[in-house]
Amino acid sequence: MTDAALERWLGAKRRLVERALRRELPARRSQLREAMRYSLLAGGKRLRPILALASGEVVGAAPATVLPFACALEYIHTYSLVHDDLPAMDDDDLRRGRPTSHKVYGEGLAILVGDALLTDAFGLMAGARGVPPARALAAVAELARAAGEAGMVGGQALDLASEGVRTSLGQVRAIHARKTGALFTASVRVGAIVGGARPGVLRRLGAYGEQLGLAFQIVDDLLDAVEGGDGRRDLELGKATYPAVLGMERARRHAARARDAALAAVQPLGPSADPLRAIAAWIVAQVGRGS
Ligand code: GRG
Repeated sequence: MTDAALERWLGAKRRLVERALRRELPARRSQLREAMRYSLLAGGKRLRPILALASGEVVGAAPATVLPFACALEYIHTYSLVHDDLPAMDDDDLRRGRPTSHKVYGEGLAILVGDALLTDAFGLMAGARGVPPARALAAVAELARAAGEAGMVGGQALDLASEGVRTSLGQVRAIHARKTGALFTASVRVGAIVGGARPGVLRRLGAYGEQLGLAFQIVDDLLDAVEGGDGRRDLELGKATYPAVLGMERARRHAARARDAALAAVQPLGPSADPLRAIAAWIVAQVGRGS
């Protein structure tokens, strides 16, 4: 798949996700609803829902059946960003190019925005139509595990505890596998679960998601270190990052290795996995382009 073909494919999927998010969360005269829409509809790459749609395609799932789960992934991701930006966590003023939720609406409402998005994500999945109940339930369990203590929230707790503490490569890996990797893996697996993937295919897609999550995190750290974005903040907080423990050059090699492992995992899956392959290559190419 060429870069231009991937851009077109991503654009089409992004439009599908944007339309579904707006349909799920129409404007209403309520400050909470306005604040939820402010963060949810603020742009963003929509990578996690797109990954769910892409893996759904591999197993022949109709996009409409995957969409509620894809939207739930973006709800949960957005909640994590809103809470992560709070003064008690990373204390950030900008997100997706705009003032953060608590800067605009105050801390109390920003906490509630996260609470509502997380809760409504599960409502969305529970209301999904056209998916056999056993598959829907398995997808819900998958996302709960990835977002909760065993996954993202647990990773965030480890990350908080690591501030200002010397961390080994193993510890950095463990933090990020839960904090960002778990939701990536779940994104890919959920699309496949909804589509009724056979266990072997699900395992391959899960392995792809894990390696992609790892590559994504290393690339994000590298870009921050180069561009002085969140990375400068991470440095101020003494956060555990890949360039901090590996140095830039080795971190780049680790990202490339994770991409290759992601590609190897989906190698036998045929042309329907081309978008997944192109996404893995594209994520790691960002470091080379410095953007
Ligand atoms: C507060 C429970 C809780 C969890 C927070 C994911 C997370 C855990 C915090 C986000 C902080 C952060 C910058 C993590 C690195 C991963 C990352 C770059 C997330 C942003 O994801 P993108 O690039 O963002 O997909 P967009 O805006 O495109 O959706």
